[in-house]
Amino acid sequence: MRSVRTLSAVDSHTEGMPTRVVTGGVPALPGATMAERRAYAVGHLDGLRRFLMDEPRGHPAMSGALLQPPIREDADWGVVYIEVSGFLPMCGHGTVGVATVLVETGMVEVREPETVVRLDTPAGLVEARVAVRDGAAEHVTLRNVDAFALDLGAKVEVPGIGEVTYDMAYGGNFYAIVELAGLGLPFDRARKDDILAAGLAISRAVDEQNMPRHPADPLIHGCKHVQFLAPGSTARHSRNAMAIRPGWFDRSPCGTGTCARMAQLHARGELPLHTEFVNESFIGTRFTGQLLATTEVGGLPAVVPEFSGRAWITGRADYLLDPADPFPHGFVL
Ligand code: PYC
Repeated sequence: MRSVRTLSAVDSHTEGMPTRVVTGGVPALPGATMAERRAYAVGHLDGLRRFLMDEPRGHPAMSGALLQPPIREDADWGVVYIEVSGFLPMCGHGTVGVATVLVETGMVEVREPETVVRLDTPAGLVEARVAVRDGAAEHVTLRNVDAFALDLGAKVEVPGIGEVTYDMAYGGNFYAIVELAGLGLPFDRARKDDILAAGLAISRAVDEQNMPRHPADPLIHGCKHVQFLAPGSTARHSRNAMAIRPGWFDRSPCGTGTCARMAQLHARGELPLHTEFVNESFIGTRFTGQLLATTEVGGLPAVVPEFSGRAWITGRADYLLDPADPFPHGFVL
């Protein structure tokens, strides 16, 4: 067995969505903050990201996290999120996966019934409270970065569709939140190709016509995620199809998307603080969330969100690169 690169990982899934947690083989990246490490990774580690996420080691809806020593003194670990879509500022399902892996592999000091793991992410510090019984991580409650609504009732002209009305909200990534019924499409996995095509067209049009920018962090901008709301979705229980560039659906309810949705509902006066909100994925799995407090981000009204979900470890592997492999950076079909 020959290899010129070896990366160790613990694979997991969070409510159906994979997180490949890279535990070995990636050194501490240069940068004075985790946001700078992410920027370094964008410039220098895209081949490594594709090696781990794209085929043949990954697949078109693959997601993961590079564990890093933290930079902030109040954090236990640092994380750089990787995905088929690129390097995210924050990933909710991925963080639930990371916290589960850290606990179940003993990479943090484990306490029962609850282990608190503080993670230094490119979007800021997040805190995962892991419910642990007999060494097993049963569920994770994540206090996420501050979330806010950027634009309510915005309009975008989408080629092939026409004018689409959306709300733009941030929960660690930007989300265009759109009523699916307004496009004449059913919330039906049999129509997933049509829903995905619409989502990709909307996200591209939003970025061309009204690109969202984080008011306090110039490194965070752009909208790769369209959160289509199923008919009957309410401010207490929503179902979503989360279409993501370059062309896949989140299998989980989407953690940062759940936080963005709660911020949008709060901005619309529909979700008070300390009120349970259930978000359901395209495959029927659930996150439960609530808003803990109001705050402000770059002069905008914002909220402090948390959500809970579960993850399970699915495997452990060393990913190798044979020097004769014709696809050293993987491939996309
Ligand atoms: O859970 O935040 C999330 C997420 C982002 C992209 C896919 N999942």
